[in-house]
Amino acid sequence: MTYKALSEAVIKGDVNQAKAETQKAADGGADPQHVLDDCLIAAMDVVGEKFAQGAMFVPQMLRSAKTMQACVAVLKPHFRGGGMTTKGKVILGTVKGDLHDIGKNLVAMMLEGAGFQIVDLGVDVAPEAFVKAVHEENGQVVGMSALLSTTMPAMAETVKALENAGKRKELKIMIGGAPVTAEYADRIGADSYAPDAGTAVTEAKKLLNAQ
Ligand code: B1M
Repeated sequence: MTYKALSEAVIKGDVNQAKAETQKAADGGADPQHVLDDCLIAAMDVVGEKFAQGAMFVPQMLRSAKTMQACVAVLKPHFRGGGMTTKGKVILGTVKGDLHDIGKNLVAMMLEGAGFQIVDLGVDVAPEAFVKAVHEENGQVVGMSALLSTTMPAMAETVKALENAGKRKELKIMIGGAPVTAEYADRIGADSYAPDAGTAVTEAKKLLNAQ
């Protein structure tokens, strides 16, 4: 198995080959974090660059995204910590107007693997839907993901909506996604920013004083 073959299969959107290469890597004892970071996420960066240069279009980007998700499903069991205790409940979603969910799904997977309970609201989640979930689910953390600079303001709207619903003080809010920064998190009154799924776990533990 070559990691190059896996990256190339993701870039091409060849789901069968990519899944087979991921399985080979996992069966061969490869570090799943390495496969994720250096093959799958790296391949999506290439896809993004090609898209920005006009060398790739939305349907191809979508095929690569589906391929990546299929590979993540193959890797998922290899990340499991297997613990049964819950460190806390995280309500997670991609904000209103935004359909990107690969990063959000990875954050969910890593948090789950670290022992958090996840309520995944999916994509295009309106501020009111976050508020409703907080009322119904009794979660301790709200996690928001945004991949478009145009949808980042929906994070600020959601923080406001949670304040207006009287829920802000009892919650911790974490945000992330490629265009999001720590400075933006401060500006909108979020408690935490994580640049990647691994850091999201560290941050969630810090927010809830969990080990
Ligand atoms: Co879109 N897209 N896309 N896209 N897409 C980007 C984001 C873009 C940077 C591409 C580019 O131009 N170079 C660009 C955004 C520019 C900007 O605003 N800054 C872009 C655009 C313009 C668009 C459309 C507008 C294109 C169009 O229609 N003309 C459109 C918008 C649709 C919409 O959302 N309304 C669009 C559509 C799509 C697809 C549907 C085709 C597909 C998404 C499919 C899916 O997600 N199911 C897609 C894809 C695949 C991408 C790229 C290529 C890859 C995104 C990705 O999955 N990366 C992307 C280019 C890029 O990012 N390199 C691009 C891998 C993923 C693991 O990383 O999501 O960053 P990421 O997640 C990381 C961290 O950010 C962090 O942890 C994750 C793992 O380490 N993280 C968190 C994420 N959320 C977090 C939450 C946390 C903590 C950490 O706490 C809660």
